[in-house]
Amino acid sequence: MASSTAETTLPADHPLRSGRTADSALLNQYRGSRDSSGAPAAPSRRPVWFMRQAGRSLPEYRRLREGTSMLDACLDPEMASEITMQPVRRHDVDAAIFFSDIVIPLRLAGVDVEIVPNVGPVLGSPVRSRSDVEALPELDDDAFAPIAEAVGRTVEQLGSTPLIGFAGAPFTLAAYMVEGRPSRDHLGPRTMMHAEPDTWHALASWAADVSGRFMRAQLEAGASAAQLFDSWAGSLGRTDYADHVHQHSAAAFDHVAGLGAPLVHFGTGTGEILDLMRSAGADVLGIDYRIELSEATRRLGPETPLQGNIDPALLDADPSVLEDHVRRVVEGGSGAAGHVLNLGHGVPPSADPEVLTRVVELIHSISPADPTAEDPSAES
Ligand code: 1CP
Repeated sequence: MASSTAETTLPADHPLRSGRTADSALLNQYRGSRDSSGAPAAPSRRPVWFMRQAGRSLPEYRRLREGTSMLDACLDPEMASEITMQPVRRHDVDAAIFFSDIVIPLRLAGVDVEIVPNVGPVLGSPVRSRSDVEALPELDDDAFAPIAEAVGRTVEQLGSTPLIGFAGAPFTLAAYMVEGRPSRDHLGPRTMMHAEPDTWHALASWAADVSGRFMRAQLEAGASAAQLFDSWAGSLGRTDYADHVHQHSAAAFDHVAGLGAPLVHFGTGTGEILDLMRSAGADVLGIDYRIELSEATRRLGPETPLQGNIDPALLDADPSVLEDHVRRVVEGGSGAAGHVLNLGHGVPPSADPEVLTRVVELIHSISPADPTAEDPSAES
């Protein structure tokens, strides 16, 4: 059924088509819920979720994962589904993000890749030459079966709470493939795009294809939105992004365009390329903690819904410092057509889950009309 062209529509019982998630607070903000006067409409409930909300900060995750490797956990539909549900139950967040990893499509294609604890993705053989790229395996659509099964199980439990699917953007995925492991400056792929542009484009096209199809598999199986993570695109200059990367991220988004599911594009350190990231095919821009949301709106215009950008470092600060910061983020997002609260990058593994739960409560309690107003339920 799944194909790599974007002409099929979602099945009739899909949560977006059956209406189960269509009216959720998350999708309303992702779609930009302006009122008739053109001003952004005040949301009935401010939606919030956290990047990396599932995972190492949760004791129930650490217990369940014991003895199972990260990628095996991702490919066990029952386990992946349960891990996806854990933070929704615990924190009352407004969306689930599918528990998986950006390198899952590589593993499904047969590339030798592992997630090494406390390191991250490591490849058996890095992809550095034209012949390495040509030797990359084809990814069969049938390989997505465990993903579809896990997504199906998850959306059944989620009811009206939307599931967000995701994938790695071609640059971020290719960065791991060229370096063979996490790196700080991503010199390998940045050299390749200039020294061997044909090899770079072949590699980035392969990455765009597998990531685009990974997102599509999740959407077809029941996810209501998708996020493309270009976590490391901030290491690129604007010209490099425009000339060597943008078209590949656009190709990844092409796989999921026209399905009616909002598409989010997120990167870190990407303040200088937000407009290019939007024009790659995104409906919503995820903003990291380095720029103010009001500044992002100045750069993108008020019609672009935003997601972000609580600084993860402040999760460890004094509660009143954190609360002031969260209120400022809420206010900063008020000039955009829509705003979904999130962190400015992932939940740190050391984060106290109770602090995250309190942040969700605070966000849900802030008056939709006036983000600076005191929480009425906390008067004492
Ligand atoms: O043993 C473990 O628990 C491994 C830690 C871990 C987890 C929980 C990894 C290894 N991946 C994941 C899950 C994961 N990865 C999710 C789950 C859903 C959720 O948000 O709750 C998501 C969305 C990702 C996406 C991902 N993987 C990104 C993009 C998001 C981001 O944080 O920037 C990236 C860059 C990766 C690569 C990766 N996988 C794992 C690690 C530790 C890393 C980063 C390595 C590095 O620093 O370069």
